[in-house]
Amino acid sequence: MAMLSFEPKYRVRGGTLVGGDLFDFWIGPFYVGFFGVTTIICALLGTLLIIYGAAIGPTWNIWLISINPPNISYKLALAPMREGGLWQVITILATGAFISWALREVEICRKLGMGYHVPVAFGVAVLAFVTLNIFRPLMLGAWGHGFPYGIFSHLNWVWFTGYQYGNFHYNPLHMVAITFFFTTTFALALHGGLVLSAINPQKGQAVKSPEHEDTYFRDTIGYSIGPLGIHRLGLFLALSAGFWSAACIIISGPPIYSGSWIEWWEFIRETITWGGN
Ligand code: UQ1
Repeated sequence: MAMLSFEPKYRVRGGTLVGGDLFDFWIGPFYVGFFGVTTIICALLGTLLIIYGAAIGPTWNIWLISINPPNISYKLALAPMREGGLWQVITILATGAFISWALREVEICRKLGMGYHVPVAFGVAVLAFVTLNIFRPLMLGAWGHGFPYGIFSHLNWVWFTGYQYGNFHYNPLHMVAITFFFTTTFALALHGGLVLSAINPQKGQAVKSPEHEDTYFRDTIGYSIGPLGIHRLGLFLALSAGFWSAACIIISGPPIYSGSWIEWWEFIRETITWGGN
């Protein structure tokens, strides 16, 4: 296993959250840690159960394999394995694997004396999953509201759930989330383009400095957010996309809103009067 020259320098002891020195070691390039062990256990068990679910299911067609949540009639009870119980166990294991991975990231941050930005960012992605398959089903009173684990089946779930609310593109928080997704790609395109333009000069020319980057944007739009600022902006935009995605699905369904998002905008006509009545 190749070892980069600087690796030994950063293989420092400590920073663990649990287990002390017990799992404080590396396998090849990978830090293990207590949460590396729990990640592997949850991910392996979950994957094996998905394969088992496929084996007792009707197809091996990769597009059609689906591990489905229980019927709505099971409400929040545990279901038999073949009737959604498998989905329930896999959901618990997936959540366990995601949270373990985030905590392993935290231990690595602590080891290196770094900020927690990466685990916080990953935590927002985990929040999206937990919102869809745990928080929202709990709010609606049935695990059957979670999405199925399958390629086509989860697409059908998105289609079905969207049209249950008329047209999901009229959900105001969905609009906010999409705007953040688009702005994130816009910012990354600007940033990637700017950095490459500065450090990949024509043959024989010198690499340009961050001052060139600042000057480029000041010349173009009169403002530069700066080489540190663009990364703060990028993190904010990306996390906002994830956060408002979770928010837009949480407000879709009782106890918050069960109608059509198209009609929701009628509140403007009903509440705002332009003089007169
Ligand atoms: C920017 O101002 C900047 O600072 C020099 C960067 O750093 C390398 C960038 O990547 C980008 C894209 C900008 C421009 C961004 C805004 C919001 C004006």
